[in-house]
Amino acid sequence: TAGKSIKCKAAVCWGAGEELKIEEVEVAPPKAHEVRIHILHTGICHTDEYTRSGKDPEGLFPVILGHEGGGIVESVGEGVTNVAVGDHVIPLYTAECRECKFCKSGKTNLCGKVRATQGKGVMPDGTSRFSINGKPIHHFMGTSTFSQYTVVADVSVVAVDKKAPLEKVCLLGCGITTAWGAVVKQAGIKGSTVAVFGCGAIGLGVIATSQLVGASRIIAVDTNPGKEAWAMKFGATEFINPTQLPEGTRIQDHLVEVTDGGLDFTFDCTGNVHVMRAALEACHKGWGVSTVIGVAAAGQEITTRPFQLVTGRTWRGSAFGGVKGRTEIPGLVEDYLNGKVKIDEYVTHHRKLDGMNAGFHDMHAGDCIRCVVDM
Ligand code: NAD
Ligand code: AHE
Ligand code: ZN
Repeated sequence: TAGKSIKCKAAVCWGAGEELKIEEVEVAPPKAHEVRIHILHTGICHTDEYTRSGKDPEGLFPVILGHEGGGIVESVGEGVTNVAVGDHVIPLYTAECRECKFCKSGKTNLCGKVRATQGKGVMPDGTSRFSINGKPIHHFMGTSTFSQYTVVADVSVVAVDKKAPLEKVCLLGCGITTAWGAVVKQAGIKGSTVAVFGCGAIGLGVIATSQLVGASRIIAVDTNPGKEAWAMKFGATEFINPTQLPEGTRIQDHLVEVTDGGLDFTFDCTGNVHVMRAALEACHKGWGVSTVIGVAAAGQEITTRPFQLVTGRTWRGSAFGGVKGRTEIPGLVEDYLNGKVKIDEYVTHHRKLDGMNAGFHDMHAGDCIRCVVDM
């Protein structure tokens, strides 16, 4: 099929707030430095729902969402050397070109090579590889894993060990890697106290990784009482439901009280700007560090009294956990195969491509950590 278009099924979102429709799409062959991938499995992340719902200021429609996939390289364009036909791969929404200012800085994973076109829903040459009856459909996050075949830039894909089941390691395409990186790349968590706000896949991953690196105390915070058992299973030492606190008690005041002045490290894994503030203000004076992982809706802003920062708290954030995908994901796959990093434990739901909308509903039901869709 190299050099030819492929017709396959994909879940297409035609407009903000609309349900996805399973459509036959035409997937053009990969151009130079592009890779066409047969996607076998994909997770559904809260960020897919965020863009579907219309809260993403960068959202474009019609679009093929999905950024947590696993598949097999079907064909490659001219000049591709990092992956080959038949390789098992994970698409990367955070590219790694190893040549741009960002990649060479040694300070960030935020590669600049394809980010501008990725944000416009097109390939680096400014056009889309997806169409329906000749009408172009946007790419999403440079990955579009809700299609049986997708095309990505070569800098946006990594090959992984064929021994690893793709229906599991697809989750390294976002959630688990994001959480893992946010913790392991933050110096000083060993022996320290941590509070994690939000116990979805991201929060649970932060809890599990905090335990892995040796945090002394891990307080999980979630408004859903059903998350207590999950948090404890993943390594939390205690669980607090902010809605159960005495009338008028703010979660940050309660946490400062029960930790003798506040936490060494906190993480927002909710995307709620009020929670982000609480997480910052729950940090210990003089040294507490709060990391924003959650993605907030268009127009939302964070606030706190500057005095919180003047008195030594640090507010930071991370995307994809600060992980450089091509360099680091193969090692994470090995950690999974060696039992060092959990993945299976996050998978609570399975769906087929035609059940994609049901997968989105699973996410809202509150008892779903990750739904893996078989394409
Ligand atoms: P999720 O919906 O599965 O989990 C969110 C959790 O937060 C739920 O358990 C919910 O009950 C809890 N929650 C909601 N309101 C709360 C409140 N006021 N206080 C405490 N807990 C509350 O979502 P997820 O897939 O785990 O993703 C979490 C966030 O991380 C989302 O905003 C997502 O878009 C974002 N995300 C960011 C990155 C990144 O690279 N920065 C990567 C992946 C996901
Ligand atoms: N498009 C949104 C922001 C979305 C966002 O923050 N995306 C994260 C990944 S979330 C994965 O589930 C990210 O990596 N951002 C870095 C980047 O370059 O997009 C908006 O507000 O415009
Ligand atoms: Zn995601």
